[in-house]
Amino acid sequence: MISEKMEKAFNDQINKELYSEYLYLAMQAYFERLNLKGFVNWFTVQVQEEHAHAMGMFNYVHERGGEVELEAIEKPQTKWASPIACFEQVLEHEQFVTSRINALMDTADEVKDRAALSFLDWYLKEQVEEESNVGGVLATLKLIGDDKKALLMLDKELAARTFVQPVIG
Ligand code: OFO
Repeated sequence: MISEKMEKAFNDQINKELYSEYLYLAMQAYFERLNLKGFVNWFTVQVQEEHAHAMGMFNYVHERGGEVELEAIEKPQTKWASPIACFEQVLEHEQFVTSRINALMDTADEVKDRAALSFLDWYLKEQVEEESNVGGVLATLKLIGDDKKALLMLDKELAARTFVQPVIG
């Protein structure tokens, strides 16, 4: 059985993961407006990943005999000054999520929930990967600068990203 404190912490994080899904959907719409379909694809995959992250915790809370309580999802930003500004925000957001996963692990430590700690290990590794992927795209965007041709080449590259249903936990 999951403790009340851990259950609340997981419910908070489910909300953050669903907010991530919503934020990336807003970014997907931004790139639709720019007609950069490879970026659109990159965010389509990102949105699916965030949904999978939320559902992983949703299922885990139930598996541990807890209750899921869904809260309102905050309205995300909908406009960005440039693709670079957008990806700067993605990186900042992922760093924030990493700090939340760390806090969730601190709570698991505090209530001596070893099962939750081991479950959260997957999320910690996922955050390392996410920050690295996003950091990579951001670094390329900075190299590209105002070169439209190079931007279209990156767009083509991002069109190849595919969603793989993660096995969480
Ligand atoms: Fe759920 O990892 Fe991104 O936010």
